[in-house]
Amino acid sequence: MTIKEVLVPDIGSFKDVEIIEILVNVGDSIVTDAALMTVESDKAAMDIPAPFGGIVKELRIKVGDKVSAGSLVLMLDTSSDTTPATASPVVKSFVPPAPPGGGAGGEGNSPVANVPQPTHPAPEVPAHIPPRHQPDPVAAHAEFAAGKAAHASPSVRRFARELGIHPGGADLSRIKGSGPHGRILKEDVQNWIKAELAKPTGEAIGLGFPPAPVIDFAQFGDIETQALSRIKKLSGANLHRNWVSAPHVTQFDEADITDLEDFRKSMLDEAAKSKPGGVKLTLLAFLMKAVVNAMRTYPQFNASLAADGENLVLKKYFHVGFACDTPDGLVVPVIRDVNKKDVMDIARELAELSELARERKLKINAMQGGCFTISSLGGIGGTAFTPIINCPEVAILGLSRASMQPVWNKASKSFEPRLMLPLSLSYDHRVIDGADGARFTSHLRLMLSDVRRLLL
Ligand code: CAO
Repeated sequence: MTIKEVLVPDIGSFKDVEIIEILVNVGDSIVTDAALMTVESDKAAMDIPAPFGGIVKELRIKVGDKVSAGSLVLMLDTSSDTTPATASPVVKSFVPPAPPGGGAGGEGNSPVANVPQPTHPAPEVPAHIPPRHQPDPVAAHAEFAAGKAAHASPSVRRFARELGIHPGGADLSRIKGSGPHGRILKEDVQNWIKAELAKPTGEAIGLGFPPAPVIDFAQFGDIETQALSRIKKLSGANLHRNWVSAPHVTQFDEADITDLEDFRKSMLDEAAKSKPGGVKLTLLAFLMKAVVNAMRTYPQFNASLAADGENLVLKKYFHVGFACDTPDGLVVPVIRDVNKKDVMDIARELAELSELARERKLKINAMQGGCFTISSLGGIGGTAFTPIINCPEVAILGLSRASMQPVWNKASKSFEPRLMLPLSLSYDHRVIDGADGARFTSHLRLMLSDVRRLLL
């Protein structure tokens, strides 16, 4: 057995960068150039590739660690390295190919010319050994043109999928990679989306908008320019796409939560003393249960349009996301299997995930797989709003501030003070009919007006 240390290679100006994802496990058999982990600085994220192949014996890093060039990543048993000769550890393999004429991966064509690339210390290669593992630039270019499989790590493919780009499909292969061997980096995906959205004629979505005027605001008074946070830029691109691609209808309604709030308040002390560590029993936790109950009754709300546009994919699981306001912008953590959890567990998870989100420690997989989203602005204010669907989900529920209202009681022929919660349900009209939108909020009203129903 030959055990070798795998160190972080020279990563340009990146120092003390955070590991945001580890892409291999102990026991994995990897080949040269396989992505080992993704690191991220304030400016960019990049995958760290394996300098040689073998079997992972020990991981010496974990998500959240900070690394620099030379940091120990893992121990690799290289005795079983099955990497074909073309991918031998001739470390030149990390140097991006420089195709003549600006083909795929060429610097001139790179969407992010200033993003530092992972480079290896250039080895002394004897003159008689030809540089290996250098893809033919013409072939690489042809691959893009033909829309064949694009060269991207799993994490980048997952990231692209979150943004609605179908990995392996024509979209991903339209992106030019600026990484080693033309590999598509996360920044390439971001820049591609940005460029598509910025197309002045609305070409990306075929709307034929006239170009937005470029205005120098300084001519009207003092201004200050602030860079958008990374989350704002990403969520902005997503929100824009979702807003224009899904025909939204918003159904407004009100639920009488007087009894629910009485019950919740009566349980606050007990919840605060519950093990482990107590929990704040929030209204949102009850709303999660009510939404799942309504999704069971109206399964088209727990669905996504298939990529072919011909089918509806109905989900049998109930993962519900919630919009969480953080100093850097909006994120949507997802609570899994809400149908299998009780309100206390959901409240606990809501608190944990919100805290992680605000501390920027939320893992990517904690924001994936959602079936439906709730956006609660009730703690802040407002009477109603039109939330944007978190595609490929087909509906989102907005909650505004509950207020005491005089409600007509037919039986006693009098107005009664009742605590009314405003509901704003946006849905994708391609999937959900108006009548079903109204049925869904009516169902929610029923569930919320009598908390015992949530047990059924
Ligand atoms: N009506 C009246 N009061 C409400 C309420 C409602 N619908 N919802 C919550 N409140 C009150 C709570 O009772 C609580 O009051 P106390 O502090 O007196 O107990 C306070 O508001 C805070 O509520 P909470 O702790 O239950 O938190 P929350 O569930 O309201 O919010 C979270 C959690 C993560 C959803 C929230 O922090 C958040 O980020 N909201 C913003 C979401 C957002 O930005 N959506 C917009 C997306 S579209 O751009």
